[in-house]
Amino acid sequence: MPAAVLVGAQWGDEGKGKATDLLGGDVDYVVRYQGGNNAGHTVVIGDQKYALHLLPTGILSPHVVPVIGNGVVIDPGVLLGEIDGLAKRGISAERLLISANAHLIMPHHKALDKVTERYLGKAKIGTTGRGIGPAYGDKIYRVGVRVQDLLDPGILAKKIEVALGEKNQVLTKVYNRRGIEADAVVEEYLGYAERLKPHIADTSLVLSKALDEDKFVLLEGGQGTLLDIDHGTYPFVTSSSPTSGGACAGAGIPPNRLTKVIGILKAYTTRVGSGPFPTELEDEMGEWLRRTGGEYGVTTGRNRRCGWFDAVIARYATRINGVTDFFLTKLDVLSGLERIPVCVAYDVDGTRHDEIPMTQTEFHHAKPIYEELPGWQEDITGAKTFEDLPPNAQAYVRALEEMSGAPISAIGVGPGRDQTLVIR
Ligand code: 2SA
Ligand code: GDP
Ligand code: MG
Repeated sequence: MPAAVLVGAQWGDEGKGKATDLLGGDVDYVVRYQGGNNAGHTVVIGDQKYALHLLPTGILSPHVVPVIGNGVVIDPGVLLGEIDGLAKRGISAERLLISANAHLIMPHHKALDKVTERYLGKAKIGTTGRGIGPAYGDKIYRVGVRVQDLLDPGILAKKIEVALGEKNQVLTKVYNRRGIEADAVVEEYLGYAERLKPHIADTSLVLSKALDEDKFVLLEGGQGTLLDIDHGTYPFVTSSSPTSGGACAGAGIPPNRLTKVIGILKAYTTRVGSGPFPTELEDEMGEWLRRTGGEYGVTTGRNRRCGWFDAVIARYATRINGVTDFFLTKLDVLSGLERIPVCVAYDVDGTRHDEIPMTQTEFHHAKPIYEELPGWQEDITGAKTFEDLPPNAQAYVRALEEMSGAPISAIGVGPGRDQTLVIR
């Protein structure tokens, strides 16, 4: 059986959590392959709302094996908190598998994330402050601490001492902060080790065997295409690869296992944190979208920046990820508008761009060229089929599909599990 990847097609928060949950009925394994507890994935089941950060969304489907892949950075205290929180609500994490190769977020990563942001001042990235960038930095710098180090107390202590030897210099001498006690960190992490041990596995091997046995593996991305470290709006990006190419490296499965790439696309655009956003609405309309769409960060509670749909970005997501299907979310939020502008290209200092410009300098200057589509007044949250949608809503979906370059196979008309129209 194949593996499918689910990726955010914009700047994250497209509704990936809900989409993964919907597919949960058919899948055997759900794998997080990048990011960490910067992510916030919301799933609404009946009157229950779940906000997941590190745990794969598959945790909510009892027959699914949830897997945290090698590409993820794990804050073990947060992970255990999330597991305990779900246990109180009757959801067991017993099946959870954690890659021995995944890296750990350490206290100094969180401290450094905060001080470097402050140091950058106006040029700050607008990170979630969870230590994500510094943890990935240490991974690439080859001084990271990995999940498997929790199994060897001697190695763990040595690695923490070496890391803090340098990081404490930076914290105290460069940023004038207090240093971190190595012994206390070792003790804290050995405590986590006790509880995490039963979950640690060679997840690449587990997934490979599962695929050989005809199981269905769903790779669940965090953040989104434009936040990708290579393909996003660098430096205003996250420090990992949410795009489909990153899924193989972050899960430890080969590219020829992937047969489907599902892009999650919001019917308008949002972004949280700093960086360019051509269709952003910094007016009443943007505020209306934020309020109507409930656009507030699931992890930090920050206001999300809101704007119109950007077809240039959608086409880019199709190209970079090889999107085979789009799942269009939050169409219901646009009900009640007379006309809906959609960005079809950019004007960069007098030149039309149908693709994202090559340089970030140009992208910062990009002004949207809009086409207006007619809106609809009806509440569509109860729609069950594509044909139930008002003609103008159907036309809006068809226009987005045409501009984005891949078929839209499902449409979200509300946050609930049952508020989805499958059209293909
Ligand atoms: P980081 O913390 O190093 O990954 O931040 C770098 C940039 O990546 C953005 N980022 C996100 N953007 C959208 N959603 C995310 N998850 C949360 C949510 C965000 C929240 O689901 O709402 O609660 O604020 C997420 N995680 C990282 C971040 O804003 C920076 O622009
Ligand atoms: P993720 O990070 O991509 O998983 O998305 P988030 O959970 O951060 O944000 C998406 C928000 O939209 C959540 O509050 C979801 O419950 C909600 N949502 C998802 N799909 C729909 C939809 O079709 N309509 C509406 N109104 N809300 C939706
Ligand atoms: Mg989110």
